[in-house]
Parts: sequence; C-alpha cells; structure tokens
Amino acid sequence: MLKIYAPLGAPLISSSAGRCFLLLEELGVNYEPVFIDFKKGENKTEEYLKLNPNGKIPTLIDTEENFVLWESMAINNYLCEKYKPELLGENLKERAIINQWNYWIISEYQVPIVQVINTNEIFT
Ligand SMILES: N[C@@H](CCC(=O)N[C@@H](CS)C(=O)NCC(=O)O)C(=O)O
Repeated sequence: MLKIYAPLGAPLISSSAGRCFLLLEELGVNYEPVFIDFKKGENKTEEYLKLNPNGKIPTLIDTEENFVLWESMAINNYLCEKYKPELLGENLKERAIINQWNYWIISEYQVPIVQVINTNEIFT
C-alpha cells in the first residue's frame, strides 16, 4: 500500500503533493491520501517529523517496501521507476530532457504558480 501525506482542506493538486497525486492517478495504482492539518501543527509533531524531518508534505510511505520518502520529485522518480519506468525516458536524450523540465519546474516555475493558485479563487 502507498500512503501519501497531503494538507487537509487544500485541493489535492494545489500543493507540492499535487505532482505526486497527478502521477499516482496517471499510474493507476492504489494509494491512500493521509490528510494532515497544518493549522493544528500536525506536520510538526514528533511522529510526523520522524517521517519527514522538514515537517513538510508530501511524504510517501510504501508499506510494501517498508520505505519512507520525501521531496515530491524524488517521490515521483521512485514511483515511475517502480511502476512505469518508461515515463522517465527511454534513452539518454529523453531522460536528459525530462530532467531538464523537472528541474525547471522546481527551480523556476513552482513559486510563481503557487502564488497564482493561492491568489486565484478558481483554485480554491
Ligand atoms: N521541495 C518540497 C517542498 C515541500 C513544501 O514546501 N511543502 C509545503 C506545502 S506545498 C509544506 O509542507 N508546507 C508546510 C510548512 O512549510 O510548514 C517538495 O517538493 O516536496
């Protein structure tokens, strides 16, 4: 079973966990979202910090593998490798281009798009 931590009250795709949810749907695998309440500090509890010392979401638990992983892109790479490795690219150049866009999304795109999502009522 895959468990993935998500923020309570937020639309599933409007957080860093969003890219993991989109991929989980694309992969068609069973997973269980575990909602935690930031307002109650549930991401800073001793129990949660043992899973992710950053106190952030997403965190993935793959109970089948007895494995915990955080950082959304690392989670997605793990999920692709486990369930659909062709999504990571089928040759050297494809993998390089996919990585190019993955790094671009994290370093250049994420902050402005989160600002747009947080300030646009169609996403709330
Ligand atoms: N680089 C991380 C970013 C994780 C992140 O910043 N998550 C936010 C939600 S989008 C969070 O958990 N915020 C709670 C906090 O910082 O206390 C990733 O991609 O997983």
